[in-house]
Amino acid sequence: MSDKKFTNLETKAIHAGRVGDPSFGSLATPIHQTSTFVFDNVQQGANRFAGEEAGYIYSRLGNPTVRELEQRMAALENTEDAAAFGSGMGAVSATLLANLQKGDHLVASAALYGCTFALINHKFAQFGIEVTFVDITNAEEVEAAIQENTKLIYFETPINPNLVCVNMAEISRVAKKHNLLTVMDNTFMSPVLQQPSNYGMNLIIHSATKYLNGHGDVIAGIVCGGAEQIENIKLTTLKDMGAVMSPNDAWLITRGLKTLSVRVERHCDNAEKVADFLDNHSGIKQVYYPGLKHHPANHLVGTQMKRAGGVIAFEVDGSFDDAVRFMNNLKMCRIAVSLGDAETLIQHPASMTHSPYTPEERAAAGISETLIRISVGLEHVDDIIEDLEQALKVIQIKAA
Ligand code: LCS
Repeated sequence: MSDKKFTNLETKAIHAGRVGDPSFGSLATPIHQTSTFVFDNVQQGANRFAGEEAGYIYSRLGNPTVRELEQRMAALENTEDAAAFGSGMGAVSATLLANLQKGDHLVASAALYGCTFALINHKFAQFGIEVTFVDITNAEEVEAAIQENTKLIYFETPINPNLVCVNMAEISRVAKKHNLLTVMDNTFMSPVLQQPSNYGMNLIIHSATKYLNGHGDVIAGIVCGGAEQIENIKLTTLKDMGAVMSPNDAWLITRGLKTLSVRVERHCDNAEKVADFLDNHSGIKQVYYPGLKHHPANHLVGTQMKRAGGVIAFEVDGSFDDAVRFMNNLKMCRIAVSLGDAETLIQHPASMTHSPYTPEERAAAGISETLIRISVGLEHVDDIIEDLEQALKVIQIKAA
């Protein structure tokens, strides 16, 4: 049973890579909440450290509950293996530092999740790693930024927070031509909507905090990729920098994955209706959602990405103070960062998730100061729209 290769994502999300419970046969794989594993004798311990005998040693080096999640995610992303981390940023930093060293250069999207930008822009200089930030949607600009010491290309699609989408086939073509590694953050889509390995992406990162777990109660990350790449990350920046995932968090995410497909489809159903509502509302100036016909990447929906996802960005037709009053008047939607949870979450990137950027850097990255981002939740869509509508009335009263 556990060796069977499943092809359908919904089935993989429940059964693939199962570690199970050989002792008692429990359906749910147990939470192996242990720091260390007991050896039968000294020789066995030495053999395990030498890699001459399979078996667990110490939970920073591997844990069966965490392993089940890694195997399941590798199956969902169609990669050979995966490595789990204590946060999305743990996965981002470990993946990049395992593949870059002093004197290397990377090409990165100018618009990225704020802490990823902070890591690459502020911290990497200290290690002698150079970066060129580009408009990642422009393949010519990406190619022009490549230098002799360039090792990899880093980006997200859709981009957090402005929902700009990147054509992965184009990035892959440039990367292959110059023999570069591609590292892509798939947090906004999850493997339900987009499988970057089909487009030649080498390493696929998730903040598992978001859709993978889906219940807003865990901070975690994961990277999926080729076996050699994952082994390198595990033996270097995971093992020695140590941002490991706890067995309890792995168990929660594995539970979340069982409903991933159902949840993501409903997030999309709701977001499509909310995007339409916002797009047709006189109090809204602009809506950024790839599912809308006027979005520049609408052609990628139904091809690269199955559906447009659950996150929408927009600008109200008014001043920044109007936008703040609108958000403060919401009664059900919660003002909070993060995304992919059951609750509808709304936030202001310039002052929150993208505050590590300076205003000039945000302008260069196409992140407007008045942009609002909403992660559409799993409540009844009528209740979400009703809440937005009553809060938008505040701005309209002023405009009248
Ligand atoms: N990558 C993306 C695309 C993200 O959106 C985030 C977090 C991370 C990586 C880092 O993951 P973490 O360490 O938080 O698990 N994004 C957040 C956001 O948009 N609001 O709050 C956190």
